[in-house]
Amino acid sequence: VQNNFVDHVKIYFTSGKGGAGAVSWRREKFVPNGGPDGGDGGTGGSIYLRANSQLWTLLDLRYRKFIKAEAGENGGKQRCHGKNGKDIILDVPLGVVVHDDVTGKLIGELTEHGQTLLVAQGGRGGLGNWHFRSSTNQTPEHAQPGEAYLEREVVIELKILADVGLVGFPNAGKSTLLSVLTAAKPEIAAYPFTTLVPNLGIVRYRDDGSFVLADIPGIIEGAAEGRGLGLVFLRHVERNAVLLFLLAADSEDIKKEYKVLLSELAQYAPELLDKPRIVGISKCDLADPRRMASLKRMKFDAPVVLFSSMAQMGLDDLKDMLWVSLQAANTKEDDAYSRWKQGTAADEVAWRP
Ligand SMILES: Nc1nc2c(ncn2[C@@H]2O[C@H](COP(=O)(O)OP(=O)(O)OP(=O)(O)O)[C@@H](O)[C@H]2O)c(=O)[nH]1
Ligand SMILES: [Mg+2]
Repeated sequence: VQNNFVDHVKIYFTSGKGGAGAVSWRREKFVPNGGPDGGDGGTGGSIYLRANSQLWTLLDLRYRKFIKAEAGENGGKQRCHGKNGKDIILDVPLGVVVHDDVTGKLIGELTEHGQTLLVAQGGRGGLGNWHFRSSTNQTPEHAQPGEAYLEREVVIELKILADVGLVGFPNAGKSTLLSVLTAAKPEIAAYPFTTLVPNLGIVRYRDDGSFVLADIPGIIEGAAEGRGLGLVFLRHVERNAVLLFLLAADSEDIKKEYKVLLSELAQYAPELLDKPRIVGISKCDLADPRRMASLKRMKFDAPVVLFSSMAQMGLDDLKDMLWVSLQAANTKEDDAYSRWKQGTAADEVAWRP
């Protein structure tokens, strides 16, 4: 079931060619030398992507390698306009980023429900010979051909729009935290790589606040070079306003773990380290008072909060901290949550169907 999460597809799009303009002559009773009456060709179909807040993966596009729009029909006699080719509109989730695979150029992003993006423009229809009549040429023998279709290989990527992203080694307790702060019910287990696809949940804060928390698969040393699952999912962290690093209280070397996480993120995309981050020491119920004391003395380059999902300890402090840094990070226009929430009635979103 987890394979149903698809966040990267490559598709070969071909728009419709424009229909040709017609060359034809009026033939009516009692009108001996009827003039030109060739109609225009129809416009070829274009291909658009459209953001739909009810979708959560690119699964629907996974097996569609080639997508082709209809050509416009040729123009006809009696100035008859050729039928336009039908446009194709493909629904995709919010947070989709689209690149031309050959040039690497950004085609656009879709962040709001209903927003559309043109990926392949259909060809214009040619003008019929009727347009070319003039005082010096009453019998134009030519019409325009239709404009050519466009071919384009396009990469469509999904980058989750969540306010806070959880970053941590496998088993750090990321999914457990999501399960206690939100209504989401991710899989939790005592072995690494339990989470294979991202999970989202909405954290309620005080009476009227809320933010989206994203649990992504664990990151290990070498993730940026493709070890584990990390690399595939690091792209989802790019859109988070705040990163919450989880380090387990019972880990052998907390500082080293933190360094590894930072360096994997930096290798993937150095800008990730410019995002506000918070260090969360998880599983503090496992630490005895001496260990707690030493954890409290540890210095990090970011605010630290000690908590335990299991013992429900420190969770309010954690939420306060996240809230404060989100307020600082989010300008009104760039509020990932409001973009994400648009048109979404469901409270929680499961990535797994
Ligand atoms: N004692 C204790 N155990 C915890 C706590 N939080 C999580 N665990 C346990 O740690 C193990 C891993 O928890 P997960 O939430 O699945 O860890 P994860 O970070 O999502 O792991 P991956 O999905 O593999 O990356 C599970 O056995 C949890 O029960 C905690 O606060 N205290
Ligand atoms: Mg997990």
